[in-house]
Amino acid sequence: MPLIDTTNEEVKSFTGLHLYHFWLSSCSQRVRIVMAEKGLEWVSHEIDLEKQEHATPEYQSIHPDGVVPALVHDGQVIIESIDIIDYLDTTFPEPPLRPASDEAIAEMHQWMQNADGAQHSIKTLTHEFLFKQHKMPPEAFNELSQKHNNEELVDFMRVWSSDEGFQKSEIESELKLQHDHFVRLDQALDGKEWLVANTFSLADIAWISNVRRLDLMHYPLDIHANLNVWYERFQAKPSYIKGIGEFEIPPALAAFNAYSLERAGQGTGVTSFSPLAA
Ligand SMILES: N[C@@H](CCC(=O)N[C@@H](CS)C(=O)NCC(=O)O)C(=O)O
Repeated sequence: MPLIDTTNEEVKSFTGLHLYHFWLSSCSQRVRIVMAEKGLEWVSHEIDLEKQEHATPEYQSIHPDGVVPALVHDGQVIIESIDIIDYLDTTFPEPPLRPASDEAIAEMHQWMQNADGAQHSIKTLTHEFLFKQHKMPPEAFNELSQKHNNEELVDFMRVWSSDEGFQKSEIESELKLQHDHFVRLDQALDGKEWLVANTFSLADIAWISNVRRLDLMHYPLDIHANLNVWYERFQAKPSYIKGIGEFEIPPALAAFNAYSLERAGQGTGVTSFSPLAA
């Protein structure tokens, strides 16, 4: 459980639940859904990634990697979205978001790990298929590289903001990873409403934000029929609306949609790349 000893005195004095998050962050979406499921009250601290608010010394004193989300519960900082949602479910057990048996709980944790392991691929595909329309200018990258201590994050942005951008082979391998996960999810959902023991759980919540992200870039989810129905079922849940829907910004979604259509028209959309390309 990644509990962090923070040097930030203000955060240490917080009572109740405080969440540092960003509207579009898939990792933040998971946490907001769990809090909505449990009817928890929380204080919102928005960290605007576009404005580089995750690169301030103050935020990096709260989250050592300078990424979102970070949960603070009665002065204790907890990071890593998968661990945060597990923490919330054990600390606030009602309603439970895990199946009953130990075996099924182990399976749930495996799905959660898989969703976490897909994070780099989600990030690469998001920057390629949604954010590339507004590439980071050199001045903004220079500022980020000076302020942010997370070398991996800075290196990623260096490649993305370069004239060359990502290699085709890299995009295809990340897309394949995501596609393979979706094939496995689709198989697991055959004849079931929810992933593990047919019980709505943290496994479903860990994956919904990744599926939502691929949908935004016009990944053809209907090729995975069970997954597609699961996605529609989940989207009808009040916790999805509260944790994802209400935070989404319509003009930003419209811009993503227009860009995805433009890329498809140019033959450079998500379906133009292997393994989706015919
Ligand atoms: N494994 C971490 C990943 C955290 C992460 O990478 N967060 C992303 C948003 S989902 C972020 O803050 N990215 C900063 C950036 O892209 O500049 C978790 O699950 O919390």
